[in-house]
Amino acid sequence: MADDSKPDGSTVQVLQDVANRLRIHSIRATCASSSGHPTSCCSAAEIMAVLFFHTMKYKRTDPEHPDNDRFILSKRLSFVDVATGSLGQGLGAACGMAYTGKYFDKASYRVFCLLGDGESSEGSVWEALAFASHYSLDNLVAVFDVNRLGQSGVTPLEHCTDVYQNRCEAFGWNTYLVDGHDVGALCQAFWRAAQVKSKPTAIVAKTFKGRGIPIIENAEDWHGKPVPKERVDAIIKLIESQIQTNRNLTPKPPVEDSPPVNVRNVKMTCLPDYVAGDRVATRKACGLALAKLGHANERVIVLAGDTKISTFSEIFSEEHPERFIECFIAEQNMVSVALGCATRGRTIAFVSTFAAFLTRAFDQIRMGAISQTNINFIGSHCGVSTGEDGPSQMALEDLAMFRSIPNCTVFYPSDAISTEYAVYLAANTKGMCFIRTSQPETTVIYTPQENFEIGQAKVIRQSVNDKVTVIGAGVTLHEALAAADSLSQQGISIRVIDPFTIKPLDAANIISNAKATGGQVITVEDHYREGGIGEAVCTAVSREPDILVHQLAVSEVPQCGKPSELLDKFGISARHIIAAVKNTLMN
Ligand SMILES: Cc1ncc(C[n+]2csc(CCOP(=O)(O)OP(=O)(O)O)c2C)c(N)n1
Repeated sequence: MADDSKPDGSTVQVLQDVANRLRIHSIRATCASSSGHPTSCCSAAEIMAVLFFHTMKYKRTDPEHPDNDRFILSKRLSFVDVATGSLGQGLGAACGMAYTGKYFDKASYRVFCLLGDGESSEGSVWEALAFASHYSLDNLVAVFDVNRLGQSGVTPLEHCTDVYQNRCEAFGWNTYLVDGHDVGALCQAFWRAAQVKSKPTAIVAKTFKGRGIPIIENAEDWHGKPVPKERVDAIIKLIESQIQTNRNLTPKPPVEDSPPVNVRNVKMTCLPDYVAGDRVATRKACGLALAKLGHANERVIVLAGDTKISTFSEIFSEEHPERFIECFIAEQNMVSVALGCATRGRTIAFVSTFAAFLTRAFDQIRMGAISQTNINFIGSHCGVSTGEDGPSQMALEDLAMFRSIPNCTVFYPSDAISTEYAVYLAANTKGMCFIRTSQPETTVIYTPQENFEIGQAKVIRQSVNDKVTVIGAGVTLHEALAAADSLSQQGISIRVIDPFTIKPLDAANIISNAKATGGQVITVEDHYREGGIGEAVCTAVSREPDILVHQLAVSEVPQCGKPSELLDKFGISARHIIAAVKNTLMN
């Protein structure tokens, strides 16, 4: 291997000149647009010059080439693979890329992540540090740009680079302390990182914010501010005076050794293996479906947060151990890792945990939408039907959260067969998907041949005499069916609809059925009222003055108990549906 650790003197000068040109570009660009972060760019100028013109291997003409080294600018801005800017998320995504490179692609490309010292106050950075060393990601390098300053003042550790070093080492990283403005030292550190086996490398780079800009360098109150226009020419002249060459450096080409992959059009190889009347929890059907999907496509991966036994993703982990990523109890990092794994179409990623715990990764999920990722979420133990485990485990806000994400498909299957179809549809759907599953067993109501489509509701009970349309999903669909049975014995027939996807919602189908039942609709859901099925239905029928929607939903903080007791206590059981139907008919 060529000894890149010590570039010759002229290369060092060229890299220094590149860094200074980057400074000039950042000053000019931010000045022209009257916005941007020239001081943050200036602290990292040498790091960027060395990475892009000395260390990284890539095809300049093809930035998304699978064999290129990856770069994640976690400090700010959107870069090629994942959107950053909400600080603290870049290293998790870099972990996902490095994990994919090492274990799925088994390829030579390396992953570089540049972090700010301010952003390293985020706990998610430390979740990622723990993940990377646990999985021996020796193809990953994190560079901490320790420029002492954040946005509104100094960072908590200021220039105590030894503290960063100790912390990184304590998290199991091979760590180097360098002068972040010394291109020779940076070249050497990156070269040494490439020689290290089984540990990720952290480069703690001591830098100065606004480096090279007189008065502004290392001064507070210059974050995110362009240089004053009247000073620009003089500053650029000064930086230019330090440039000694006009040579360009060509990046090294990547080693082209990542395998071709196909993540599209995953087919169901055989029909679901359930018969009507079987009792299966949708969370279990989901685990079984994931394992089956894993046989249909070898790029299907599952990430879990120490919940595989409860969510049944354990079945996938047993059948496909090499494609199961245990992320431990670090949900924010789990979502970022999935994002990294799914970039450049390298994997079909499913994140599986209790739906309640996905809420703590909402920012990562929100950023996933900005990155236009295709990752899929499976959230189990939704609602009060979670039962004895208690309120801390019950997701009652998850529909609101996922519904609010643009282009996110929200599945809420009600039996094992529709759950299996949801998993296959999610694998083949562009954009993020969320599949909401339940803890208790429910009866299989569909045949294996039933055709499920996104945005297509199923009318599962109907007659010409129906007086009300009831819409339920998951456990509440079964409560609606029980209510329908009981009411029919009293001579009252109701229509029952399974929406299958809450987003998109089959508005046309709901409206036509509502009109056929005198405009009366009752929604019943194991979710808080805000942002759930009832509100989705209200929005869908908002231009229909003759349709009236009555919402049954959980409206207070729940307690522990038996699932059936809690459904009743919180007003969403068959008994409450019957009362609501009768009440509707009386008015
Ligand atoms: C999660 C989050 N919190 C707050 C902000 C607002 N913000 C933008 S830049 C910044 C300071 C960043 O400092 P540092 O990480 O040291 O990077 P530098 O710009 O100094 O290189 C802050 C607080 C943000 N973008 N994301």
